[in-house]
Amino acid sequence: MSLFVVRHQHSANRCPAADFETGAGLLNHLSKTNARRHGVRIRGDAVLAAHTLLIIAEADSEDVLHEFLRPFEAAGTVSVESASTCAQVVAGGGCEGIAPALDPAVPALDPEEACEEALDAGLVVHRAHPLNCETPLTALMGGVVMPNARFYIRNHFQMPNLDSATWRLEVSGLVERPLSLNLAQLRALPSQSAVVTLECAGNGRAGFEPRVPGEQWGVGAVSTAEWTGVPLTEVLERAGVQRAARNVVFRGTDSGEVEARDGSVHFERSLSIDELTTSGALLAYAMNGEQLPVHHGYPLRLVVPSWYAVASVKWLTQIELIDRPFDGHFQIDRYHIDGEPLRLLQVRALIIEPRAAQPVEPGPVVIRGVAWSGAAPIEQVELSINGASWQLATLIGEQRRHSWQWWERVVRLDSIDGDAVIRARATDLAGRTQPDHPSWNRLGYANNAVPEVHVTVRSPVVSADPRQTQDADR
Ligand SMILES: Nc1nc2c(c(=O)[nH]1)N[C@H]1C(S)=C(S)[C@@H](COP(=O)(O)O)O[C@H]1N2
Ligand SMILES: [Mo]
Repeated sequence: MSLFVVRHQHSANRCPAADFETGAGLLNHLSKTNARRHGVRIRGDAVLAAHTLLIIAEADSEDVLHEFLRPFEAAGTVSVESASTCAQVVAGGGCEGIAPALDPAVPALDPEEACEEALDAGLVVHRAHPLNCETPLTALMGGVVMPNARFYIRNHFQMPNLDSATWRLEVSGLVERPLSLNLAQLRALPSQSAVVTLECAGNGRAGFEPRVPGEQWGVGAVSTAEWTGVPLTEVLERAGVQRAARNVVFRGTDSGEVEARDGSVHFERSLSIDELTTSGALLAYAMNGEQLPVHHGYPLRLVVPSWYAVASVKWLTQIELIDRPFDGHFQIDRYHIDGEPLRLLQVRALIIEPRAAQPVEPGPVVIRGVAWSGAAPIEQVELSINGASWQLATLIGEQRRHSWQWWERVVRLDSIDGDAVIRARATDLAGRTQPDHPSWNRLGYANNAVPEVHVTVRSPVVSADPRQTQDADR
């Protein structure tokens, strides 16, 4: 089904509102049930001034829609325009890019349904196809892990909808024993769980000045989940890594055409043998205690803790050991800053409460948020109100090596009336801290500048309690 916007206009002397019979006839024709009989789904309508009616409708083709619109053509003029799927997508500025050319051989989720579901779950959709959405950070209140339905989604191609009955993980290349494992065999291997924060390297891209092309992420391309699966080293030990092996390539099922490469490419990434033995990488089949959702890589994804999430390949089907550097598109054309590949997450704090533009009353206000760093645990988070000196916040809850952590501080906003600017700055135990301003780079990665939230401080409206009025009269 495609989406269309219809504009119907009629002359004043043929106005259906003035002529009861024509009017009723057209209204009946426009009813949802009648439209459905014609293969059209009405999504909305509105009467504009000057005898103009707008209809938003879905149909398999423009021809089907025109056929349905005949009575309206008879009563005046009709023009039809194709529309983008979701208004929220347009609002997010995500419609400029063209959808990538996809591999039709891969069974995939229906892009429109997936987009609708994401919107229903409260995700902020940037682009419908491939589906890219930010997490609503307020969904985190009260916990460390993000509910699966609200975990941000970052895709480069379609989302494969794989059948676990036929799915296999192949381990090949420079190994003693090539493996082909099904899901049951993987589940039978020793397993581990880890709470890991995944952050897209492009998170915060919208904050770069001048603007950098690419998905204009705000700060919600980050989430945390408890991942369960087989340590990667368990599988590699069973396969037996040959001494000549230097790099391990992880191949996802999804593929399509990309700029600067001929033909179709898979989503593929590599880790060096040295990187992966200490990485704690998991072959995850569960997320927050549930089966790994399709959006996040069902039936199996790699999770590389503390690395930018591009390393965590979803819909994983092949692991290949090679003796040379890997030169795939997502390894060398992207995900580097001036040639330096992105690895560990930069230190970063986010302010979750209060929300931007939220009115707060003068007096004590709780400021809280999360902070994380890939290089080392968080040492401290500081706050500054309207540029005043930095004050330490309290770190809350368990400190986990690969997960964000809550922090909070009660500040007084008594003396402020009007706008207050709240800033937060995290520092990790490796001594890294956040820069005041984004460090611009050509592909727009790793913006970890100090976040700023603007709130309005406003005294509560004086109540109109009659007793108070009497008191004032005396
Ligand atoms: N197969 C596959 N794996 C992938 C991607 C992809 O497009 N295809 N995107 C990567 C990027 S850039 C990010 S940020 C994370 C997003 O993971 P999520 O969608 O589970 O949040 O997946 C990574 N793994
Ligand atoms: Mo990403």
